[in-house]
Amino acid sequence: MQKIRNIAVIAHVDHGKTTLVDGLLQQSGTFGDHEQHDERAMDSNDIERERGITILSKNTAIRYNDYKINIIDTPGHADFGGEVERVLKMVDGALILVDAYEGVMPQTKFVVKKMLAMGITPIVVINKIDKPEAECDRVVDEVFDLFADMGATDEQQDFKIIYAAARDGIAKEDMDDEDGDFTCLFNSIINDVPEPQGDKENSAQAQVFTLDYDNYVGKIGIARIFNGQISKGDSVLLAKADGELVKGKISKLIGFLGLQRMEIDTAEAGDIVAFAGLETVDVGDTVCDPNNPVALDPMHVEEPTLSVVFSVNNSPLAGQEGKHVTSNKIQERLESEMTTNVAMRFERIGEGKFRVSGRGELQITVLAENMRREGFEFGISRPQVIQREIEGVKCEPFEHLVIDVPEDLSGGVIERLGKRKAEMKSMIPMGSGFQRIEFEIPARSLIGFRGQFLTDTKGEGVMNHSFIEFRPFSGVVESRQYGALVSMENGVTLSFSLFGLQDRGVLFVGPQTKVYEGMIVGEHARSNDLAVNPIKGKAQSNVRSSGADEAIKLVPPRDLSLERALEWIEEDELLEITPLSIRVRKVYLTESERKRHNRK
Ligand SMILES: Nc1nc2c(ncn2[C@@H]2O[C@H](COP(=O)(O)OP(=O)(O)OP(=O)(O)O)[C@@H](O)[C@H]2O)c(=O)[nH]1
Ligand SMILES: [Mg+2]
Repeated sequence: MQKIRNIAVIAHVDHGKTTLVDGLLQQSGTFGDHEQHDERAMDSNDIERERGITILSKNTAIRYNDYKINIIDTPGHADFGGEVERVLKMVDGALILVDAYEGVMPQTKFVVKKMLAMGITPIVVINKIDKPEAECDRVVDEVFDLFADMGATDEQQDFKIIYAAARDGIAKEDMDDEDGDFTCLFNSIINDVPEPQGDKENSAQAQVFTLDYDNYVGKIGIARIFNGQISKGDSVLLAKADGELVKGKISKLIGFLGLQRMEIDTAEAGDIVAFAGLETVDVGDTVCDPNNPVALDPMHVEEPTLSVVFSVNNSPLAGQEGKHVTSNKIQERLESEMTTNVAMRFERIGEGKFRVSGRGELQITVLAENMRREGFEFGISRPQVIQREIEGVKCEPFEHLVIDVPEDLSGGVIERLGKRKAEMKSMIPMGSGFQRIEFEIPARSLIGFRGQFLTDTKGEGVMNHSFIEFRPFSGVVESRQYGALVSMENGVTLSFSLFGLQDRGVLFVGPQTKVYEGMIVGEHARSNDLAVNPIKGKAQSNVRSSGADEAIKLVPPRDLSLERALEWIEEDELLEITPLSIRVRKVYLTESERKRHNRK
């Protein structure tokens, strides 16, 4: 039997998981000598590369001595936390990375809790030890405390620690040792992580943990084989979560090595492979032997906590910039998203309106960003948290929030969070004049908070949060403080009028931008909305002042990214998203409509 080790790489966002996997690929010799590859090679899709974050967990395999090590790189951002839980079921060990300065962060807690509950062998990697501000001792203490708090067994408490600078390919077992390469890490993976259980002589059982799609072969399941063997051409039964058994045939079996995928004929217990041929495959399904079909325990898929409404674009500028604009096209696209993305859901809630739910704003903006790149045009409403009734009590999601703020600004931030129903849990000095403050807060209060937080901390604050649980509804929370500057005209903006509007607030548009009545052109410095005219030119006069309009100096408009815009809008507002523009607008475009609606 093949000697196999299966590991996942888990951590808080940006602590260096994907970079560490680069090093494992490189130093195991899995990349050929002359093979060219990019940094963070596993972050293969466009948005992952642009944003420098992992969105989908992905697996690879390396050979080290005579072992095959299957590695699953996971996303660290809290919105994609659901992936981590599923991935952990596939592995026997986990590399837990912790940044040597940042230490234990919300998502570290989340992944460690899941890992301990599943009884997986941990290897703790204190990463980025090259950082000048690194404090390895403190961070190791934090990890011990975390394990203790989470109820780790004595065995789990006795974890291996490796110190690393993943980016430089450096690792060592003791901070006092000379810098070495990843040899100690490879050895720990082989010696400390148990070999996979299961027997290739048993009836086949493989559980699917992620899905892929290929235009030629259709839906692809990626699965760990827990027992028996699976070969190309095998007739199998697919055991679904609801107990149904679906007949099928493995039309293609795919193995992993480095960044390559290759067709293989057979694979056996312990390994991780991909297969095609079973069109109804879903995450959590078990591929079984038709003569002895025994399903594995179903997988827990995290329920969505946040939803937005996608709608057909009905703004006056609709249809000018996008290729796909109809309700049918949007529905088709959402349907196809849901076939591979188990963490999201959608439902039609009216003519041209779809409620899309997921784990957070980032997950939803990634979908929206992909759609606009594919040529879609649509509207998105303000995100809403999903409420749930638990034992007759209205409940809402709560988050664990950690902020790092300059000491002299912390008072203001704490006060603001208080108004948003946050409960402070701890406050510790971080050195270099920063404080780390932890809170528990309704997820609802975090919508729209980030922009305010960055303003309040002059851009220096860092915030991180991750889902805790559903708790009883906490009542009304403070929302956006400022009103909107709303255009009262259709046309093209002119510097002259924008100049006049600058001291009313912060503008979102520059000159020569198409606007319409009801479109929001900026944030008002006061709490009420203000109708403004951004297209007014200078009154005609006989004396021509040549180039006067161009000579006006305007403050650059606030650049509204999709996320910032989504956070900013209130319930009576919408985002209009096209391949070329992100506009903010009122749901009701004319002032009289808005008034009429307000009265209702
Ligand atoms: N100084 C320093 N920076 C590092 C080290 N390892 C990774 N980084 C940097 O940290 C950043 C994040 O690295 P990634 O590998 O993308 O982190 P990740 O954990 O995969 O991030 P997510 O997948 O988004 O959660 C990148 O800019 C890396 O270059 C290190 O050892 N030292
Ligand atoms: Mg990553």
